[in-house]
Amino acid sequence: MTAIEVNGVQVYSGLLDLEAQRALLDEVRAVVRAAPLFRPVTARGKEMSVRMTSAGQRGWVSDRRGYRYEARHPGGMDWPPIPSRALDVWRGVSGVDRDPQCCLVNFYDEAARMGLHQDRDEADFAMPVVSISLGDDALFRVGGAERGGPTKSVWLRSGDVAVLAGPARLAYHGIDRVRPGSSALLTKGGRINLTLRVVD
Ligand code: MD6
Ligand code: FE
Repeated sequence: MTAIEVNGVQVYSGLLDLEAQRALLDEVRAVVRAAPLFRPVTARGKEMSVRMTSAGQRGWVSDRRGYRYEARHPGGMDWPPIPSRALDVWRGVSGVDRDPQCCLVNFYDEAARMGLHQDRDEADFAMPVVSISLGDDALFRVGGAERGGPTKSVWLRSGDVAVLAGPARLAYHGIDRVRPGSSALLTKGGRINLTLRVVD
């Protein structure tokens, strides 16, 4: 499978076919049943528009105390196991021999966005971040490792996989908007993004 490259980020277009997307979605639904989506609040007290949960040994949380990885969901339960089909994707494209410790689940309704940010809460930037898109198309913006530099955008579609590795591991990136109704995968519409990371 060949990737297209956007400011150093590798995008594998259509890596998961519809059947694989449905099977992964079933696993994600089980994660969300065990560890419900919540709406994180930034350290400044602003609610994020994306709803989140996690799977794996670590989950990403943000609240008035700031953001960090935690061993438990804010509700007190353990994070459920990482979906096996997400692990398969990681093993196929990450290029590293460690498995991820966190699978962050982001849910976007039609109004949700994600501002430009770096993923830098992990200990080892030699470990990539692998992202899987399910559901509605999303406009993904990628810049360089410095804030304020030039950016390029690409539409991520259901079944696409993006890898932030090497020089692009610390690239600024975000989601400008989703295109409602562009995918029939989720019964009620919206977009799910899974990001897999080694944390410690
Ligand atoms: C998203 N993605 O696609 C947001 N982070 O909804 C990310 O923030 C992201 O796609 C790290 C690596 C790949 C990503
Ligand atoms: Fe990110």
